[in-house]
Amino acid sequence: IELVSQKSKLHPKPEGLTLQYGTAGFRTHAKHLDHIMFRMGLLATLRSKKTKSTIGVMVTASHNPEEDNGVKLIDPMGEMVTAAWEGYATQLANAEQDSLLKELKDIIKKEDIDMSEPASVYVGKDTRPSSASLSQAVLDGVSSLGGKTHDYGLVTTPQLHYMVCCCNTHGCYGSPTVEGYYQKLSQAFLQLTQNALNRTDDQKRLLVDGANGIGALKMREMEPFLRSELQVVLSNDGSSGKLNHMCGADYVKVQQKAPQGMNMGVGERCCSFDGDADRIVYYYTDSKGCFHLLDGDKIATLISTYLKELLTQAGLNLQIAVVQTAYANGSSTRYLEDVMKVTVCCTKTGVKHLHHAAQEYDIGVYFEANGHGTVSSLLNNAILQRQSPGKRAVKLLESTINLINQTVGDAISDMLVIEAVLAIRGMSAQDWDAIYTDLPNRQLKVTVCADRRVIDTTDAERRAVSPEGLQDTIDTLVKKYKSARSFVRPSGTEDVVRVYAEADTQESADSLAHEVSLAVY
Ligand code: 16G
Ligand code: ZN
Repeated sequence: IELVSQKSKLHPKPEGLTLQYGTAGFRTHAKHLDHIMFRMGLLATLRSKKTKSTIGVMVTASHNPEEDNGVKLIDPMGEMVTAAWEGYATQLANAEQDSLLKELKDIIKKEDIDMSEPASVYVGKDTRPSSASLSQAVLDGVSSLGGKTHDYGLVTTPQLHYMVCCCNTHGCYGSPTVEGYYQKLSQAFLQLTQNALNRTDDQKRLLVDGANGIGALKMREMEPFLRSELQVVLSNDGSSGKLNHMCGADYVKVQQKAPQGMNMGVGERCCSFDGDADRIVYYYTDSKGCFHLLDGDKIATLISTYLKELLTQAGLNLQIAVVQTAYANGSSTRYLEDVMKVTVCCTKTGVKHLHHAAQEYDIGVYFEANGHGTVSSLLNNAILQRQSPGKRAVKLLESTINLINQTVGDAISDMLVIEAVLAIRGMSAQDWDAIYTDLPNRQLKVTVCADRRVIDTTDAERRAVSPEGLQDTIDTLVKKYKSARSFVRPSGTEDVVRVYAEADTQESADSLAHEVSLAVY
């Protein structure tokens, strides 16, 4: 621990700066983050000693601008770090230089950590210019507490989650290398596409927007493994453009338009990754030049419908549920509940909330509307083997489960699952889009003078409990429109209040969102 005090002086905290471990870790301008990285190296080492497992630290700011950076911690099974330790992360991050040791000892005492335990930390980073030195600061933190590190260098966020899970399950989940990841996924994908007959080259072709980030790099690496069963046309591959600038999943979802630099033919399937490749959205333009977005809700519908059918065919009586947030389009919820008859549940925003809710079911398909999600499943080979293993549906289920990155939302894995499902069902992007029609919607953000946290919500953020009267006002406004719904919530990543509205027409959705934002202000 004495080494910590020496080494920490090389990663000094600017006095007075305070940051919070938010929905997805620390995230801000890269110049404020060196001390945070060092300290997260320390915390990951403690977490490793405590859990007697390997812990992951990912250096990335996802879809934020290139100048930003951030860090997220990964728990033993590849899930996001548990809430109590998010609190420790904030505590450690904000300790002034001379009280760092005291705070560190406080955590060791509270968690009763045996400092003689070994520690192992996996570290990864995205392609931001600042990521190299920031990940070095994480490695410094770990080694100053005597922990062992494995630096994976440039990887996507979900690849690092996968590595951590592989390591702690002793290879049961796969082998903890980037090559092992490509092999596991491509094998499953090739097995699935064998079940799709007469695929034309057009059907095998997919336009991918790599957001000028790590996803583009990794897609290039993976392509040979897919043996032309998927022919990726990559744009925004990082060779000239700036990370997340006018491209990427967040841009496409929020702007509801195609990224720059993509040459879309009529009806051609396209998708966009975000800056660390844990999010994906699909889209196409129709013959009239209209842009159609296939977001996380459409993805959840496609995948859950497919899985439900396979379960029935395989004779497996397992419970399947779809987990959404308040942002899920009302049409998707109605379709899933009324037509597909699957259980739908709603949680607060933030993938960790969806992930935990999904684990309550045998199979939980969870997606945020913004395209972040995956499937968590209790299905394993033992269950499948009991179920006439030769059966087509059983084989398909097995390969599908292997293709899914169950630790966290993964753009590459999600993309391959979607491509396989479309291929097996012989569906085009238009067929997929036609499953249900989205209600027109609008999202706005409002900057409030007061602390945004005066807004407190309940019922998975769908209703405001404070300030008093706000919810009544929203209810009154909603009643003026047809098929309308609206809610407000304080953002977990920006100093703004977010407003969401949907209604039967775009004009109504726009006008409702506008009226509600005035009520917030
Ligand atoms: C973070 C979350 C994302 C969520 C978003 C909401 C993770 C990995 N990411 O980016 O899931 O949709 O925050 O942001 O959990 P907001 O609170 O600003 O609306
Ligand atoms: Zn991301």
